Amino acid sequence: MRLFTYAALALLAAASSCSSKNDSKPDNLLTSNDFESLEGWGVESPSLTREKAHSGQYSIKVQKGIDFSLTYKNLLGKLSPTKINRIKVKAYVLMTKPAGPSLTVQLMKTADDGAEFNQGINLAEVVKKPNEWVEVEKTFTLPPNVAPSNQLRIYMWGNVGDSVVYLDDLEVTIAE
Ligand SMILES: [Ca+2]
Repeated sequence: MRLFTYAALALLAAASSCSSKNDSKPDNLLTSNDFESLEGWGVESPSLTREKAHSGQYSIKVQKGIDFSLTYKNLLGKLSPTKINRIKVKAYVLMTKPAGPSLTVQLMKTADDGAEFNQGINLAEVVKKPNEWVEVEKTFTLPPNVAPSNQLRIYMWGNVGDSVVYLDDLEVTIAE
């Protein structure tokens, strides 16, 4: 176990030392999206919207009739060559009225199989004021038996009533 950790750290150090410093993206970044470059690229989701944006023109939303936001799905093995123990999820959220959706982080056994891990950020607990972009952030400890074949899913869903809930500038990083 300890050997694995040291090997993983060495790999991480090697990976970060040769990564580009030309942009402001953190070295431990797994994925990020400002949703600006999706329209037209096969993404036909009513969740992708130009109604409100924290960056640029686009964000994603849930509302009555759009129960699930556009969803991030990727195998852990594609996200990182080394085992991921903890991830940090950060985003900006705006609600037009108080509502109780969740920014859900799920780990599926495979792309088609049941959830092994299901947690999230209860947005009503962190977004207290309507019509303001609020930064939300949470670190998730993944189960010890995570495998490269597990699929990570990140999306908004839940009871929004007559509110519209927007999300922009999602960032997922490896946490310490
Ligand atoms: Ca945006």
